[in-house]
Amino acid sequence: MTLADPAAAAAVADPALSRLYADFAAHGLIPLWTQIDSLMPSRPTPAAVAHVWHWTDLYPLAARAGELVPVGRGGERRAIAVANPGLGGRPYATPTLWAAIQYLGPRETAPEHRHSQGAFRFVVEGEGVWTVVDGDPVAMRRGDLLLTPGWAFHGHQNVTDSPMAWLDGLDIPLNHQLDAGFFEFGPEQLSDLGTPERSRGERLWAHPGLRPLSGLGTQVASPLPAYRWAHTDEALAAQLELEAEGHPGVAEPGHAAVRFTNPTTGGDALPTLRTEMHRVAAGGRTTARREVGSSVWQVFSGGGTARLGDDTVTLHEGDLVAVPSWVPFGLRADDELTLFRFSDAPVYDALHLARTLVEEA
Ligand code: GTQ
Ligand code: FE2
Repeated sequence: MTLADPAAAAAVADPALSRLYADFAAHGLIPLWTQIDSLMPSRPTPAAVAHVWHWTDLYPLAARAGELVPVGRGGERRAIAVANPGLGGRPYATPTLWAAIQYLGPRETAPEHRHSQGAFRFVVEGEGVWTVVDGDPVAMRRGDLLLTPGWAFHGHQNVTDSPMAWLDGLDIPLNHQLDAGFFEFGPEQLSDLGTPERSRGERLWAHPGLRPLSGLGTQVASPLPAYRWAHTDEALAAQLELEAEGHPGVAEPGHAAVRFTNPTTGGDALPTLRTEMHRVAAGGRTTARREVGSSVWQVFSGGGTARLGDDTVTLHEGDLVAVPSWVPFGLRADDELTLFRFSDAPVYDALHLARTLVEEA
């Protein structure tokens, strides 16, 4: 409480009031009327700031970590998180989202573990790592989205002579804030499960519009462990082609978008993380919007600019952008611009806290 507060000023003028505030403090109490503006602002006032991390900085640093820092039991992963400058030095992209570059050198493996935090991997370049999810080896290649639902055992194995790096997204900050995190080690050595082209989960689930009758119930996380780039790319390309042919399907003119979904519910692929792919046609733009909840974008291909709050930032392949709650965000494509996006939107939807404001037409 500063003297600029009317409550503080009144307390100075009135010794009895001053004693009341001192006794509140002595008893571990704080009155609402001294805090209401910061506790209940007229709209979200995130501590997180809009920020861009460039892939041309991230990748070489991850490669240096690959030279100097071993991967194994204890540290578990060679994952380097982006730290939002507004969040006091914590390894959080936003108050709810973790975004990290993970790097696995030739023939390295990351040991199995499981945790309540939900995770995905998104690959902007390279291949050669299989992520093993509950004993099912899942190949990782450019453009693929791979899921590691909460409490599934998982480890990663690079079976090639080249290093590979990818984006990890998790709900680590949300779990931390909610005091919901549990963690268990699995075996230190990944058993040799082979490196099949297709995972068991894909063989069962990756057939458009078809569900196995053994799996007709609903599952909170998608049972499909991988969403392959060929399908995602085709879905985005088709929307823009249909638009050119005069048919509906795009999210808005020149803007194709798909969401990765759980085939047992039609909802988000993971219960706490929304994952989407967006494509803006060359020379096109998206309408700037504000959304409650935060998101992280990663440029997959192409280049352009983003309106990010009051700033305009330039985007290149691999760049990561943190968009805090209620910060206006819109895209402009120079050449065809394709981006991956993840957010905490399922949490806000579940709690009926979601809101969107279209900034400009
Ligand atoms: O690959 O299992 O970036 O557990 C952070 C925590 C990756 C992983 C991260 C993890 C992982
Ligand atoms: Fe993990």
